[in-house]
Amino acid sequence: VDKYGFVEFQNVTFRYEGAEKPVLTNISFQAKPGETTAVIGSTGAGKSTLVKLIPRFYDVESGAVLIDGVDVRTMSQKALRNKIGYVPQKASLFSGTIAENIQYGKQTAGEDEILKALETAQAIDFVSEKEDGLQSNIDQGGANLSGGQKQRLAIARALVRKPEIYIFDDSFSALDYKTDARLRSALKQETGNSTIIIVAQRVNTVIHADQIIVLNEGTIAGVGTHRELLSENRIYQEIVSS
Ligand code: DUT
Repeated sequence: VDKYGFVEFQNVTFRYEGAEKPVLTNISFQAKPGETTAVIGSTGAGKSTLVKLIPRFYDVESGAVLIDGVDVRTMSQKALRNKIGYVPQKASLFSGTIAENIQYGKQTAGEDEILKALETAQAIDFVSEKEDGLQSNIDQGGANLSGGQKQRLAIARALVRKPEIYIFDDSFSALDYKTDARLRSALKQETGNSTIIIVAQRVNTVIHADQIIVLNEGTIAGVGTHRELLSENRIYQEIVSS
């Protein structure tokens, strides 16, 4: 089987405009199709910034971000959007039905696809409990939903697109542990050969990742599995015990 969505950072340094020093320095790693790569680190470490370089919300100062060997700076916004399902820290839901909000990911998604995405995103229960189901209205910004419900709808919106690369920027933070675990296990089953990149604050979310990147003050402090990092990485040990 051909696998697409191989992400590679080569010596990436990035600085916000006008900032004195870079927020990311010399970042190199690979995220492979069919695998989950997790990025963990304390607040302000640069995790969100790092994943935002993939869809080119910002461009690197030096080094390169590649997808399947191609520098993202040579790819069109449309091509990037087709390849990447990016779920932001704060879901941006609009005033409209649940179905419309999910179809924002893919205009042509039919009811079956929407329901399947909601199921994988562990959102089917709270949606079916609503009197109007998929046709229930969401207030602007999702004001009539809980934080965890909003996150799950944003995840479903990415799922209907079946992208090669999923980026979950702290998208599980408002979920309870059980839902978080169920969702990750469903994702693994349903996303097949896609590349999954998860930014997380808590160890529980990253524990089963194929690879965990420990980010500390804009540099990589370690890469490995939970078990490997636990036995040898001081910063990871601190995160685990905090
Ligand atoms: N930063 C900016 N401008 C921005 C966004 C962030 O200067 O538009 C700074 C804040 C911080 C650093 O970049 O010092 C890294 O921020 P980022 O949000 O990438 O860190 P994080 O690891 O994702 O933090 P958190 O877990 O709190 O979301």
